[in-house]
Amino acid sequence: MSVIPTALQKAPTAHGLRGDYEHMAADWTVPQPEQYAPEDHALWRRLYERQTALVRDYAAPMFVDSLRAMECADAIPNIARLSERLRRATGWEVVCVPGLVPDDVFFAHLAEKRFPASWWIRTPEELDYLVEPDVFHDVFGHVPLLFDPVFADYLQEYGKGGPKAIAHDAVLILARLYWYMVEFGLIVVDGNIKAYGAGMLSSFGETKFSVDSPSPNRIGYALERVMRTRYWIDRFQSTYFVLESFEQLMRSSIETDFGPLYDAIKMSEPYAADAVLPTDRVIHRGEQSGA
Ligand code: HBI
Ligand code: FE
Repeated sequence: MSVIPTALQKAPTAHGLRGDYEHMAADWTVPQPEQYAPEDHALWRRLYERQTALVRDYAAPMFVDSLRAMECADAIPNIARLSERLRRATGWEVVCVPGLVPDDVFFAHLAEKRFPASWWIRTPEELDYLVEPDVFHDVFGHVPLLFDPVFADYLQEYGKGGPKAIAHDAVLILARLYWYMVEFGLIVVDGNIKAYGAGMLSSFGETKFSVDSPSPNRIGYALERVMRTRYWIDRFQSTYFVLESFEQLMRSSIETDFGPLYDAIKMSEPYAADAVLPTDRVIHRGEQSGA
């Protein structure tokens, strides 16, 4: 069943990640613990409450509706039960992993319509920012969009494209697409810009910043433009790319021959994170004044 190459079915040894990578299946999945400490559920509730209030105003309506349908306001959800609902909606599942997994493993899961989610929750000290994805980022941030049939298909398509990026030594280029369009994407809904990316929607500060602040650029989505643009991993983005629809994202991916594009992009310097180009469809030119 697994499409993960045998050579990669090994746990990393020296890494600075907090998850337990010793006791996992060949596909890097682990069971979700049957119980969490009351403090863990309390932290989930605190994050959930803080974030739903924001999401109502700034997120795409489909995100808000799916989140509500997930009924997970009160506790860290049971992933198997959530998965069952998701499977009925779009055929996707959520599986637990110890944390970050290697690119090829990540791509293989997506290609088979499995979203890898960390099962553990951050510490209270990390309320606003953490480096590795935790269950709040993965479930609150990513899972609602997987109830959207077009976005769900797109994410599978993204995963299927992984091996070609690996073969062209271009994972960093493909990862920019994930970063800007899955983690930090904006979309126009009824003439208004809304957030749908998991990165901003699981972040207290960046949800509003991405939609409202005069600081960042907001530029119409173009696939090659995105794949050529550097991003920040440790601060709010300088540029957000704006979709007309998830169909637009899907279409761009289907119509593109990624092999030659990777080879071309690799030949030149990427654009700066705050660049504005003459060819851009500029929706808002950012002041770049910061958060
Ligand atoms: N692993 N658990 C997890 N979550 C991610 O979002 C993730 C990952 N491994 C690799 C990865 N993302 C990205 O580098 C790829 O999209 C390129
Ligand atoms: Fe994420």
